[in-house]
Amino acid sequence: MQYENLQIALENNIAVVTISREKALNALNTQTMLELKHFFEESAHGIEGLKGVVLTGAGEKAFVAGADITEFKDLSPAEGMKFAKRGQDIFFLIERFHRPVVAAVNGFALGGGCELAMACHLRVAGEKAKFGQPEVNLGLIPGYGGTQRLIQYIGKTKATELLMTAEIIGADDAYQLGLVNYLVPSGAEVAKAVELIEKIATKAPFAISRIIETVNTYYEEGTDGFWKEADAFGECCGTDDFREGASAFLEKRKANFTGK
Ligand code: CO8
Repeated sequence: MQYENLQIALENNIAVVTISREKALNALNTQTMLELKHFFEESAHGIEGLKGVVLTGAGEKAFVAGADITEFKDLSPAEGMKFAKRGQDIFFLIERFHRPVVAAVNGFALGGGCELAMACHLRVAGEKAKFGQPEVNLGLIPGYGGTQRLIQYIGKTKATELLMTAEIIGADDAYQLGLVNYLVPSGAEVAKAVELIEKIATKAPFAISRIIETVNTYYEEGTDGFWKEADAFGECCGTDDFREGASAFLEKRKANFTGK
């Protein structure tokens, strides 16, 4: 697939994916959503030795200012439901991706943009980042998982307030609330995200993939997370990397993980 709205740069086996629709503050139109789907479902799996993905927005003003409002203003109820479900499924691809995905939030992360950042495993915010779910201003509610993930990250009390008031919060508040992992000077978001991925890449890749799966299980209704953890723990015991990690510890040397 030829990407129109995603710029992908691969350096040291880390993919930096920049959403590039600067004129519309990187709003997520259908084409961009399909490109994200293609990247996480197909292209990314073809990158040998991929350590992780950084998601960011083009320009200095926005990460992503939401779903593209021009595209959904005339949706019928049935179409709206389909539209939202399609977006949720694409964001699940990100949340369930086997390598770490880090949002480098460089500006407005509103509506679908905040939801996109929340679907990533970790979030780094620059000082100028702004977060919010302003859908009620449009007579809507979030449709790409915002009502669920915002509660998961910051708790029901504050999440309900932000969802109902449409208040936009700054990076400092987002950090205080636990919505983002790191707060960095503007312009340093991608570098910090890369640093995080490099740190994770020194660990056993299979174990990291099972951390992602097991953490996600916590929020899956009807799944026993403790059982999943025991199961994944057992899987890790069957890897060469487990033997290497344990031997390296006992031999007081650095582990050399191979991903097997
Ligand atoms: N969609 C489409 N275009 C947008 C969007 C958007 N979400 N955000 C900004 N733009 C466009 C503007 O229309 C403008 O275009 P133009 O220059 O052609 O007029 C350009 O980007 C620049 O924007 P502004 O002139 O408004 O810039 P300001 O600095 O004055 O304001 C804001 C910046 C505050 C970010 C403002 O643009 C804004 O409020 N944007 C909308 C934010 C918003 O409401 N986002 C939520 C959208 S709803 C959503 O995401 C739901 C997700 C689930 C969907 C489920 C589908 C059914």
